[in-house]
Amino acid sequence: MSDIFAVAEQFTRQGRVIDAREFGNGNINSTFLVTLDTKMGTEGERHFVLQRINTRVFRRPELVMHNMLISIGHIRRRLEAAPPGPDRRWEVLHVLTAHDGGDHWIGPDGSFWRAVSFIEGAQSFDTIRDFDHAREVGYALGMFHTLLSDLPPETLTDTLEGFHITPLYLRRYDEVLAKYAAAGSPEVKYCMQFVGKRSDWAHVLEDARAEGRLYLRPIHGDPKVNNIMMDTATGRAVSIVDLDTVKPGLVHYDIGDCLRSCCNRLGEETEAWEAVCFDTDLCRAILPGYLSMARAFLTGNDYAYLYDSVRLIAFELGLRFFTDYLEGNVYFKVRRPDHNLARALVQFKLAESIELQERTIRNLMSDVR
Ligand code: GN1
Ligand code: MG
Repeated sequence: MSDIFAVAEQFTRQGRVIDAREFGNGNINSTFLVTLDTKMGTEGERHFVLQRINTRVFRRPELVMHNMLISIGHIRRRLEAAPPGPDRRWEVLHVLTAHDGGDHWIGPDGSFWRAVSFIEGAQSFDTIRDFDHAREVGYALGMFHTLLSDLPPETLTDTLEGFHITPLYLRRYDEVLAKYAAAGSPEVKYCMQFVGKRSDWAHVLEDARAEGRLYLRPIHGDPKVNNIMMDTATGRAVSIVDLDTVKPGLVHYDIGDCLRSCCNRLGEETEAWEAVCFDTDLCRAILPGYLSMARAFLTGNDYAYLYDSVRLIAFELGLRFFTDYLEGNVYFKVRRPDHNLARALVQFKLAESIELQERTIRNLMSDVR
């Protein structure tokens, strides 16, 4: 741990690091909450968040920082020009500067570290607590998309090629499957069948993009429930964190990811995969929260693909977990060898539940429009 203290010291301007502990439950990077004995500079925090970027996943971490800084700067200017109402607090992360003046610090072993502000007086949850929480999460994503809606997507770099391009995940899956030699449990067979039956449809969003019906915008890339910070006093959404995957994409990836994450009441880490289902009542609360902001920029075609987006992102995440399981857990962090298989089953069960409720979901999507 003292090593972590030493890394944290690279980002302090005053004060001494008195604590640094693992924080959150990210699947890729390592995250620590750092505590100082005095407040830091003008920003006045006593805490900050230190992260070691997984450079096996993010091959060009300096470009991740570039996208973060561009989007943060843009959001900040928009909020200064038009602050949200007096009853709304909306916070944007700060990137802390290292002693050498950079936006990150490279350790002697080549490790890539960066630090961002900690949002005080707020917390996040791994599952949705109630309908107010659901509506606020939708609002937060709508707010984020609105704030970036006038940033030309080409100002952002593609930091993670193929991210959320389902046909590319399918291609990778086929390659990995061709080399998979084990007999395969009933669960593995269920997953293989599940993917096989949906591989033709899985091009739906990319086809719509190729045909010009959907187009690239700046997206968050990972707006799952625990990346939305809620004010501990008012219960309202105050920020969206984890800006690593901000890059050009389809807003549908974000909408689908937010809904697949929030409408699964058991959470994505549940062991009870057979009981997983998509809660349409939560979906009915999240979408109006999102649309209260996003209605201003969504097109008719955008609405037409909402249902596919939630079905697809649940399927895609299941496919990503399953491929990683077959490949020997090289991408997502795992706590046991079949962890990614269990995660895949959860997402496939969720996708199946979405399919079984297609009529209800499509109807509620057109009702809230
Ligand atoms: C990963 O590391 P984390 O938890 O922020 C993943 C997301 C998945 C998510 C599932 C870069 O995010 O795409 O939706 O796990 N991030 C990357 O929990 O692959
Ligand atoms: Mg993330």
